[in-house]
Amino acid sequence: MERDTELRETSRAMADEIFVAVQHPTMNPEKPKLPQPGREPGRRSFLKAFSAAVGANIVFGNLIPNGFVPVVLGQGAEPFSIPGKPGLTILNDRPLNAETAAHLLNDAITPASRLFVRNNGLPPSKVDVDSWTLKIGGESVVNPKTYRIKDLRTKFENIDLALTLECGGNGRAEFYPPASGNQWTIGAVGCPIWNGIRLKDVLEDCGMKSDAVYVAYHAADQHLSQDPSKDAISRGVPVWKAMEAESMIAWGMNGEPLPSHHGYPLRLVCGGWPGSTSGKWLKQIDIRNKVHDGTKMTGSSYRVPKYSVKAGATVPDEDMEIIESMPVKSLITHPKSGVEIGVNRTLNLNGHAWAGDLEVASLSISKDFGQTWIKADLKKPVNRLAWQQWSAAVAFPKKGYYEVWARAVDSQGVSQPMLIPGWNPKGYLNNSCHRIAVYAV
Ligand SMILES: Nc1nc2c(c(=O)[nH]1)N[C@H]1C(S)=C(S)[C@@H](COP(=O)(O)O)O[C@H]1N2
Ligand SMILES: [Mo]
Repeated sequence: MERDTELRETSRAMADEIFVAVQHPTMNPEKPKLPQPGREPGRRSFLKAFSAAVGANIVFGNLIPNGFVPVVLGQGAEPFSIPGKPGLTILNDRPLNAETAAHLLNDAITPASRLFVRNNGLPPSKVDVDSWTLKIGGESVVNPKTYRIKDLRTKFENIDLALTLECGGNGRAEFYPPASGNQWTIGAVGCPIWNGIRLKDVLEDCGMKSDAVYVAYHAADQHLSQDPSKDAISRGVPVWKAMEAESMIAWGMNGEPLPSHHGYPLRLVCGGWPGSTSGKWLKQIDIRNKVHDGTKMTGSSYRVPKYSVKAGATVPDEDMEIIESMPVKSLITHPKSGVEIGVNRTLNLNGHAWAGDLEVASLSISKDFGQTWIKADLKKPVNRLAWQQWSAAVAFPKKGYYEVWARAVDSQGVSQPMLIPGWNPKGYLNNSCHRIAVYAV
């Protein structure tokens, strides 16, 4: 059944207004005609407006938590295409940044064509794989060495691991006041199979002094200013994370050479940590005797306040701490939001869940705005730090609009929040639950 586009557009415009009124009651004082939270006519008129806007009766509408707007209203137009990445949504073209819609992330192993791209600078334009070298240095290396890719391939055990890569800023678009940076919604995440070697084996081959604390990277991409003395980005991880069996130096993705967007010919992959620790176009690794102080390690970059702060607060740099493991999170990758299903027919749902350094212990689904939950079937990861697949089946009792929500809990009992988590100046770590719209017809 085709829904009337015009109606949808009007609905969206209306929804935007409602959204502004609900989420930010003080932001739009010149629009008094909209219902205001906490004031008559109140809830009932919200529901009416929401039902009109979604184009159906919201069956569990009395259960919508205060401040929630039906998820279907926030959904924009179809993403447009970039070469080699059909369907990805471009957020910025210099530097190139593109994310993937949830329903395009349905594969257990993310194909290269569907992996988000996050560039801080300008990728190297000419790469010669045969002459490419990786240098290991830093204050705390015993024997500095330089390897060609051929040496790495032959000298160290080759491994293949599925590792979840998620940008620290994934979900940023939902923070209010908005944080500057790419307005990622939910698609800056993926889990390809990486082909390469253990970072640990290379570090051990060079030897680490006892004062080593951090392992940092330098890369071949250019700073946006094209000033050769500046790195586009140069981050790292503590020695303990670098020495884990899953921290990799990779030359391949899903059995193919790394695509140029993803760091050809060599990159780091630190699964479960902010994607920014997984340096692309890798040229140098430094074993540091202090916390690395490269580009985007300091200030507020990839850092969050040490304590919770009011939305919009100014936080002094010394009160910010480096993000390490990413929080528990999940996606509903099938069906696509907005799906129609017959009343009482079974709708099969599936998706992924991941939890930084931890495993996901359970995933639950709600179709009534969080009042009741059912446990989904959740698989073990194919290897440590790979996302996990879940599936569930639900039916809808009456005609109308529903939402399906998915909520994962990690192995330490920590759950995804329903609402957006603590505001932070750069808009990192939004792991609130993914919601899709379902119409029972
Ligand atoms: N050299 C280099 N490495 C980099 C980046 C970059 O801009 N330059 N971006 C980082 C960030 S912020 C993320 S989220 C991941 C994204 O990896 P992808 O583009 O392969 O998905 O790469 C990281 N490694
Ligand atoms: Mo990132």
